[in-house]
Amino acid sequence: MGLIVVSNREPYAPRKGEDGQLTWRPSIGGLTAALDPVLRRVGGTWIAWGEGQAEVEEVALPQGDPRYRLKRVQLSEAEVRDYYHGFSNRALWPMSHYFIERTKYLSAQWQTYVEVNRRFARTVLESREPGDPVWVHDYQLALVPRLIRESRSDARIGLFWHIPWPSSEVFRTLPWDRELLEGLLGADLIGMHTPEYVRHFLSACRRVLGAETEGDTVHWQGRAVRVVDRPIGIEVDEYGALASSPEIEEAADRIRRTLQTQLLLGVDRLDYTKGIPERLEAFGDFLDRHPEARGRVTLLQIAVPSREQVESYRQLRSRVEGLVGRINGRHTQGGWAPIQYVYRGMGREELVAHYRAADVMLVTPLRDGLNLVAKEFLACSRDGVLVLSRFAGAADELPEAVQVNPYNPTGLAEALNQALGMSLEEKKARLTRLQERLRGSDLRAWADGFVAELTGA
Ligand code: ADQ
Repeated sequence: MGLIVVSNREPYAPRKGEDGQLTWRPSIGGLTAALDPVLRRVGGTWIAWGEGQAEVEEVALPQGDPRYRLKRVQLSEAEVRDYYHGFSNRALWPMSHYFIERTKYLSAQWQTYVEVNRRFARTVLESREPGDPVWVHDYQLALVPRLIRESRSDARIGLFWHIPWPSSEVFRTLPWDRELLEGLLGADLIGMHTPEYVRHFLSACRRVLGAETEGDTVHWQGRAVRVVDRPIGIEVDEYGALASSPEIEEAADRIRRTLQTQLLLGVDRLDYTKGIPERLEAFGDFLDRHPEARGRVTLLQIAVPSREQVESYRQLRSRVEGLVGRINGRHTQGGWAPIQYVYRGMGREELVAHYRAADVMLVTPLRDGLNLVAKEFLACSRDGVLVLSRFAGAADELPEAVQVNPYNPTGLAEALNQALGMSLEEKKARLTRLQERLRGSDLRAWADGFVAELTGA
């Protein structure tokens, strides 16, 4: 038996060297980190959009020690524009994160979304051996379960929805609300990060489709679909071991020595859902209100470039850069600048060294499906404090974090003060509890558990 994983983003991206040889490098992001180890273990096929090097249709991965094959779906420029940057990122993404005013619902883009989902489904049908379970990922591919089901009524199909599922009142703004739900309900098992997302989904099925629900099950067109909350985990032990290795300890020391102040850290994709401007403003307020902190604390914001083809993401970048400039302009003195801003992706080791060096980690999204950065920080920290938005899905699982409402600048500034002033004893006590929670449901348990539930093993 092989597992079929379907996602928009491919787990490894090709890069052509000067000698013309292709090397495959792991892509940045939660999904690759989560599923590459699973496929390495169980074998099978990963189907994804082949973003660069269109001539390569199939490759055995990982390079040098292949365990599974990657099938690369080719998309034209127009398809990428309408299916990915368009419908996925300008309709479904803002809608699911409660940013209705940012949505653009365009029927031409919806049409392309349907066609591309069809292409993915066809590739699954071509690759799948009878009995192979299929695990589809995320909002770019919501119609794939139904499109597979139409020709393979007996297939085991699971889908994990990685972003929030909003209140049905918001979901109903989508002109294709019915079609989207019907697409998803082609699955046997649908996973989400929190019980609240599940509740909202069940309520949308009742309201939009008139479907019956019973406990965690939706009855629709003669089939029963289970919808469950199964928040994703991380590789807790791997992160912990890396963070306490001598090389990383040394790198973390270097970061601290260079700054010579307490370190507040933010690590995010540059996305308007992550609350970066709100965080910077709250830090500015905090410095205004606590002059004694000036020169003693630095906010290091690391932002990975993201979706730069979408106009609102370019605007966000200018806004963030403007704020960094304004706050630094106001507060910089005697060789100390309050904010350091890095605009690039980092390799895992460099990232872990920063987690290890941080006194306080600021994870303050306005809305987030789960948020892996919060968990990664906890796994790497020795005595740091996590400040966590109540609107991140991870907040449910992490009650010992200092929880904040990112829409309230005063509250956010107060939380900073609380975190920076916390006694070592309390910090350690909270961190120990949080780390225990992480260990209870790590990435492997999440992925294996989902596959086992899907296949009835
Ligand atoms: P994302 O919105 O991408 O994921 P997140 O969960 O934080 O958000 O995952 C980001 C990943 O990228 C992390 O693994 C992090 O280490 C990495 N990363 C971030 N900044 C980086 C940088 N500067 N350099 C290198 N790596 C960086 C979506 C949903 C989330 C959900 C995940 C998984 O939006 O809510 O938690 O999927 O389901």
